[in-house]
Amino acid sequence: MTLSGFQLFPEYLGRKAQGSVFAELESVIANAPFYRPSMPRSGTPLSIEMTNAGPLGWYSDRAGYRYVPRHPVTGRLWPSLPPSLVRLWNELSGYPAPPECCLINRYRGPRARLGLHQDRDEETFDAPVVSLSLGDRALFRIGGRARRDQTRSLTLSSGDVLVLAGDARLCFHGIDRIMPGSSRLIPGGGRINVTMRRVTRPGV
Ligand code: MD3
Ligand code: FE
Repeated sequence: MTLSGFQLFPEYLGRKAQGSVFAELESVIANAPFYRPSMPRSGTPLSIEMTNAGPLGWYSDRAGYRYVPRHPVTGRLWPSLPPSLVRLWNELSGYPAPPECCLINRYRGPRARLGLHQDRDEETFDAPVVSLSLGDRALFRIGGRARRDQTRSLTLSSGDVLVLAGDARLCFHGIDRIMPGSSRLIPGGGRINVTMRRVTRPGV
């Protein structure tokens, strides 16, 4: 299986740095509360909740997957990207423009999961995806560019950062389950994943 472009940085952020990112995320969430997206066509609610920061937010409902400039419930623009996350992007992406979407996924309870999918709603795939895990550990699965390709599983822990570039950018991936009670970072438990993406080609 092809995993060129896949980089895992275990505990890239230490406990203190995780705490400062989490504090910045709390103010994003205070302005842009979590909502529960639903599946295209069926309208089945996802088992995870989401919100966004940055100029564009990823959203899904019966009408399909898309990027939108405003929160679907409040109608406000998404909050700006927390500085600590912009720093993370600049350190690891090697990309000369800032991320446009910072999707924040919240996993709570033993049934929260994210089925195998590709991230392909963007206009361009030349920028890497940078993702940070916070809170409870998760069983992550990644395969190849075809759904039928063999997959492998690994555990993502709080502070771990993944960078997906090149071939890995279009690999199928998902979260099979979280391990409740495995971290004390988030009050009340659970897991938060932050994924930063470029949606459009940088202007000239
Ligand atoms: C591999 N999030 O938001 S993070 C997503 O933990 C998403 O919430 C998961 O998949 C989560 O789309 C997985 C790791 C990740 C993120 C993006 C990827 C892996 C990826 C894009 C391409 C390949
Ligand atoms: Fe994804």
